[in-house]
Amino acid sequence: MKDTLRICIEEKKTSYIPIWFMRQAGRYLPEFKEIRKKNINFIKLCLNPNLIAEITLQPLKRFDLDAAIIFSDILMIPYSLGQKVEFKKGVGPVLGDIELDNIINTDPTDFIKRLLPVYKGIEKVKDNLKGKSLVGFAGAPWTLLLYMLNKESPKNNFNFDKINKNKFLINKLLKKIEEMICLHVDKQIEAGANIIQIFDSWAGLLPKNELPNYCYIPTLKVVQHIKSKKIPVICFPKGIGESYVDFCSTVKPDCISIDYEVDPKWIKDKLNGTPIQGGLDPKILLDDDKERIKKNTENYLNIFKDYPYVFNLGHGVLPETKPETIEYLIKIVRNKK
Ligand code: 1CP
Repeated sequence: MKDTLRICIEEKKTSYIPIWFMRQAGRYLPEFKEIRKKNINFIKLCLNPNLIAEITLQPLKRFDLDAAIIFSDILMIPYSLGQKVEFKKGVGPVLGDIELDNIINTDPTDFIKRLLPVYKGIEKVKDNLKGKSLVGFAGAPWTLLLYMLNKESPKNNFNFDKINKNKFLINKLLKKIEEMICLHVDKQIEAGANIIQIFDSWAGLLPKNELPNYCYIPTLKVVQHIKSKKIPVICFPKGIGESYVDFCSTVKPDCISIDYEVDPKWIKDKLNGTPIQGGLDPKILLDDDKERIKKNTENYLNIFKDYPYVFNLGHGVLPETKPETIEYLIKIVRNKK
């Protein structure tokens, strides 16, 4: 039987609102923090099949959710291309210098070999899902290119012109990244992922006139590849504002995940029925005022009442979120219909 997330996205059914959260595994859950304390090296943790499976299933044990998202990271792709990737406390990811020839010449077989534990982890999760969806994911080409060239979070330091300077490097790198995203997604699907989300967390940093070059066209290639596997794809080009409409008409994802800056009414009217996911500002969940959480949640539920809508947030669950708040939010969504 098809899971509820796919019924909503593929059949555009509106009678049931599936719910899951970006970043639902990890960060804010005490049972994750417990595991993390004992596993100082984050990359190593992301390469431990038993722990991948355990962490992926943690939110499903606690909450009434419709999907699991595999515990991994978008930076596993640069790592597997041979770039050094470290996660430093209080700083975030720190990447090593790019050795273009090594990266371009990375053999796909070697790339996959380094990621085998991820696929093993997915296989372990697959049999414990009780009919729920398993979301595999990858970073979008632009967001990965940005981390690889910037070598740290653009939150700390970002200059578009600096990134955009070396066109030769960019073209070679983007092509390789696209190919490796497709390969990584294929392997996740083979292992048991039955829906894919593409995170373009930093699409909003692109100047508007560069969106086609760096965001739409490279993402379209990945999306077409995923569609050819008959697996639905959700895209999240965070922060692009009005360009969400151009994004959807060019890339045509099966579902579009909106961030908290997008006006839900406006986008619903613009999209001609493409299923929509998310929107609610994760910062609202830090509020102790339950009525405010309820009001904001119901606003999304009312707007998308007769529209194929997947409940989610406008970005990931923040580390400071109390698990009780997630529980409360799920109840509101479940009691709505
Ligand atoms: O220090 C720690 O404990 C590690 C924190 C952590 C975790 C739990 C990182 C480092 N990554 C993850 C897991 C992760 N990352 C998941 C798995 C499941 C889940 O949390 O539910 C997923 C889906 C991601 C995706 C990811 N990683 C994105 C896209 C989504 C988003 O939030 O925008 C991005 C941008 C990353 C990069 C990354 N990895 C980790 C951090 C701290 C960051 C962000 C750095 C930055 O601000 O630039």
